[in-house]
Amino acid sequence: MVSVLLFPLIHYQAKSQHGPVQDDPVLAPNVIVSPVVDGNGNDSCWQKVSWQSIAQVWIPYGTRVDSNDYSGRYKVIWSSTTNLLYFLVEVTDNVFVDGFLPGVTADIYNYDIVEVFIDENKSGGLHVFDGTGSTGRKWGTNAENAFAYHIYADFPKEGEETSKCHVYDLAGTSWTDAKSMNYTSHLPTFALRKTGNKAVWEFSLIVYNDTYEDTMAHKEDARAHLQVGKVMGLSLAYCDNDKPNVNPKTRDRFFGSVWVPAPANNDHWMNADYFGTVKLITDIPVKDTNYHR
Ligand SMILES: [Ca+2]
Ligand SMILES: [Ca+2]
Ligand SMILES: [Ca+2]
Ligand SMILES: [Ca+2]
Repeated sequence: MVSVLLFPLIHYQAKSQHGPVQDDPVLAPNVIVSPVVDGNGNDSCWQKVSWQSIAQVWIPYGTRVDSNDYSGRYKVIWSSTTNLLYFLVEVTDNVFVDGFLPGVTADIYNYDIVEVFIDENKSGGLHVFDGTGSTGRKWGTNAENAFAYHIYADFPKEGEETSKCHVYDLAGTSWTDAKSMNYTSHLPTFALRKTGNKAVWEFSLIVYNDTYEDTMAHKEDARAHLQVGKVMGLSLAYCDNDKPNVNPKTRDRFFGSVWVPAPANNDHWMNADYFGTVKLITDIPVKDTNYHR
């Protein structure tokens, strides 16, 4: 009786997800020694953490992609010493497209970029504008209810790394007042390294709560205190453009780390309801039965 009931449920999930999703929750361990942020995941702390897939095709929704065209995954850890999250993102992409210039070229998401979506108190909800009235109902009453970090960097030469990036998210009070906020300072350290068709982003991230305002004199006042047991909304995504000679640049595909329903396939930038979950833990998770200390 149990197996009869379970089978349709499992079958439905496999069909609806089209590939792996990140763990629920993703367990991020505290690390004693923070990684060297150099675009190389050979630090000992990374060796002990599981990869999380960025394998859901959000645009075009539910389609399949060849692994030569794109495959992506990430790891996340935190440090009680530095009060920072650290990310390692590894993407295989057949063609890397850069050339983004803020305010000059096409919007940032039309280039090969990594996106980090974070909702410090896992409240969910809209996070586009500090809106009032009908704008508030449609686009949110607090733009910093969650952050959608669009992380761009020019690709370095083969085998080299760059530490220069641009990080943006939308804010303001309405579409007539929309601002592309420069949040590059929220990533205190950053490195992107390219080797063949593989690119590795390694960076740290300050976690701000929803009282953050870019105009505030002491941004530390809005900084979250990371601690064991803390649960936050978190998803990662990758924008894939494979047409470097087509202008203006246009995103070909959009991949995410969590499953989202079709009507919400491109909602993360404005709504935190479908963000995945990260939980900060004290130690390294032991998932592999062959794991030995
Ligand atoms: Ca490293
Ligand atoms: Ca591609
Ligand atoms: Ca929130
Ligand atoms: Ca690409």
